[in-house]
Amino acid sequence: MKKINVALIGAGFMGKAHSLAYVAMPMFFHPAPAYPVRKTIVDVNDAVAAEAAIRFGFEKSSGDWRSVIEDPEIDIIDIATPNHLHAEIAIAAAAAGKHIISEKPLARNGAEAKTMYDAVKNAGIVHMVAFNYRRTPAVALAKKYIEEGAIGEIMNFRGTYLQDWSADPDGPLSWRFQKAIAGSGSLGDIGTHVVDMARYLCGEITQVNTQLKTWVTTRPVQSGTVDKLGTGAKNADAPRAAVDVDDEVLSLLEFENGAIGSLEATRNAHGRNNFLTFEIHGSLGSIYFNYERRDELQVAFAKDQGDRKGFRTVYTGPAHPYGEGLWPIPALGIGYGETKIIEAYDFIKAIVEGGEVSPNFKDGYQINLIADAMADSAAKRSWVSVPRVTD
Ligand code: NAI
Ligand code: SOE
Repeated sequence: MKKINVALIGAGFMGKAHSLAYVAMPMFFHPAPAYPVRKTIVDVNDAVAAEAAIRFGFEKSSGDWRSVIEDPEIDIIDIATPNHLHAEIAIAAAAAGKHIISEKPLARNGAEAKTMYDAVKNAGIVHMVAFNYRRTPAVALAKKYIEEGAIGEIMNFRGTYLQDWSADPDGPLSWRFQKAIAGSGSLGDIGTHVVDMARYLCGEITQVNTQLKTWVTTRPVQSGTVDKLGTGAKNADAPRAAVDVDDEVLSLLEFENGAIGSLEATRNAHGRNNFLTFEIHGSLGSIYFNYERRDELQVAFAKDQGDRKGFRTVYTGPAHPYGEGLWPIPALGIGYGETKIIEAYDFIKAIVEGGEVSPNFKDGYQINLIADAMADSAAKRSWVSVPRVTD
């Protein structure tokens, strides 16, 4: 039984999701390519890290991420910190020959992402960026329909990511509202998930025409390093400081294959929770997905008889991508956790088999370049071409 030792840096929301994935992956994907051992968890100081080790089942803890980079026992560095630390940690990990999974967005901007991609590309390691939603089985099924030509030539992609946790202007100024830490707002945080879907399903984006908007310009200053995503205690009396990132992104898209599309993302849409959707129209049919109903893929085909035309619902199950490892009956329920379990499986499988995995740092870099082009387009109020990562 092959084992693989993991150091996880960042014990917040993603620390929880990744820990769960390492525990559960061998239970779902049996026999596992390798059995992840939760060796060391790292957070801002020794006390926080020690508590996290108990909670998430790690053997050791550390208040300094550099200690795990230097540890010869560690095979995988898992980066689950706020965005401003991704580059420094990944570059050090690559130099130490560790396999790396980094949370999304890969970096705060394209220039920073380039330093990460440059560090990993000749390091002989497996690298992955954790855009996990494409590992929802229904999304992988959409990809299968498209690759088989079932909806023909793709003409239009319409993607949204709408949440409402930051609609309250008294929600705290967490790291997600600070450009120095996050890089950008809804654009980098959730817009990039839509970009990942768009590239995965429809191919490369070549041009964008974008608007960005900040609705809430100041927020009460937050204490502590964890972003509670609007669920923590409100402190409207705390001093307020400026929000210097966008709340909302709206963009037109042009794809290399001639398709056109649109993207909308905001964390201020009352009533929307995790409304990550896409609708794709092709010459022979259409596909619709909504993460809030993630067991379902809706498909419609031009060839259907006139009196049967319309969307039908396919519930994902054992017959679908990753289905054999998951649950034995369709519609028992795929959760957020399962997408992270599948992600861990594909990452560790690539390490063991010596292959590559997607999305990797090259994809993450390209996605950062697309986000940069969107910000540039919004500033110039015009179409902007997206540079392409070539090697
Ligand atoms: P969080 O605020 O819940 O947790 C971040 C953790 O990192 C905290 O425990 C914090 O104390 C720790 N941290 C901060 N500085 C550190 C340092 N110097 N050394 C060690 N630990 C440090 O944040 P969350 O939501 O877990 O986000 C982390 C990353 O994951 C971000 O890049 C975010 O964009 C991404 N993310 C991805 C999601 C996905 O669906 N793929 C979902 C949520 C977040
Ligand atoms: C907050 O908008 C957030 O946690 C994002 O950071 C994640 O990427 C998204 O998947 C869930 O919402």
